[in-house]
Amino acid sequence: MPTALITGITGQDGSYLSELLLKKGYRVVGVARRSSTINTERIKHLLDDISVVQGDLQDQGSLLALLEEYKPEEVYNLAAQSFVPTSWNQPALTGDVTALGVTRMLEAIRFVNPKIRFYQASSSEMFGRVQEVPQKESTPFYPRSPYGVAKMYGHWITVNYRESFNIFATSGILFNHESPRRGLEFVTRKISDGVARIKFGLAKDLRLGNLDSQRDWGFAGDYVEAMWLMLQQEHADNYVIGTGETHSVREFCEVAFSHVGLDYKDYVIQDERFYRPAEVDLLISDPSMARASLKWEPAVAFKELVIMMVDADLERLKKG
Ligand code: NAP
Ligand code: F7E
Repeated sequence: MPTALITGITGQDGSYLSELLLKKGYRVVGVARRSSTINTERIKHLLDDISVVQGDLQDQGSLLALLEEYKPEEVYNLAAQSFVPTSWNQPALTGDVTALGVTRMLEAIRFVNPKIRFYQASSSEMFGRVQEVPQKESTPFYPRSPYGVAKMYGHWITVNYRESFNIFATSGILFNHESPRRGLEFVTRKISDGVARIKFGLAKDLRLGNLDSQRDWGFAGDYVEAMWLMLQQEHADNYVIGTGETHSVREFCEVAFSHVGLDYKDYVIQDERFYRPAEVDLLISDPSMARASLKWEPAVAFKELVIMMVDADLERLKKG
């Protein structure tokens, strides 16, 4: 039975990737940092089947010890300070976790077992002020936030450990992917939760920032399959993963509100508090390389995704 070690196990992608790897017969070891309250909500249905162990990307020793103890064949580095607005408030912490944390994990691999296959969770935020439309593996980066800058470092250090030490180090450049398990602060979940609250009379309006920014949104459950496929290839590489479609925040609102028979214009208020010091206006992927070499295709389309998220929040609030 192969062993996979996943950092960021308590996050959105950690939960979907664990489900996938368990189905494929892996022993799953998930790394979580210590917290004073339980934050295993997204993986509570998996706790009997996976091992959750303590470790932190800010602590080199903890990563070395985990690789020594659990001897994984594959490491998926999903942990990060992943919320773009927070990266302006805590830029140094974002750099330490999201950028240098990657080096710490790669160093642990280099010292403990350089044969480990490594996946780095890179991001379309690296394209930032886009230099080409659509964006593919060769598109130059122009990050627009401390988060994007940190991810760019993580990407290039991954490429460098591949080229310098012959480590199987792969960088998945994933465009936005969402689900009912998405954090409530990200715009898609903020909208699906807001719609459900308004529908049940628990809120009167929904305050958002820039409605015109456009994203290539897919379903997280589809994207973790791409991560696994990347580590099953003969050689490590960089892969863009996305749907190849883009939609505005406004369109997301339209579909989400109309699903419950409401017009978003009656409820959405634009609020300057949610604007960013620098915006990424337009992201759209060209996932041809993943399609050709990984044989990967996303299964869930935009409208289905919006409806899935709104329905899940309606259900959650109904139960609650
Ligand atoms: P997420 O829900 O925000 O999860 C982030 C995870 O990282 C959480 O488990 C968090 O633990 C953990 N973490 C934070 N700081 C840590 C530290 N110092 N040491 C160890 N763990 C730490 O993110 P996600 O949406 O699942 O995304 C997974 C990865 O893909 C992230 O690296 C993200 O930047 C990247 N990415 C995401 C997208 C997307 O659209 N979702 C697209 C491209 C790339 P706590 O629960 O303790 O906070
Ligand atoms: O913003 C606009 C906002 O915070 C999307 C992370 O997973 O994907 C994510 O980063 C867009 C932006 O995601 C609100 O200005 C409008 O243009 O949902 P988001 P993100 O910044 O694209 C990438 C690929 C990652 O790697 C990241 O880790 O929506 N927007 N109004 C808003 N955004 C938020 N959060 N809240 C608003 O009220």
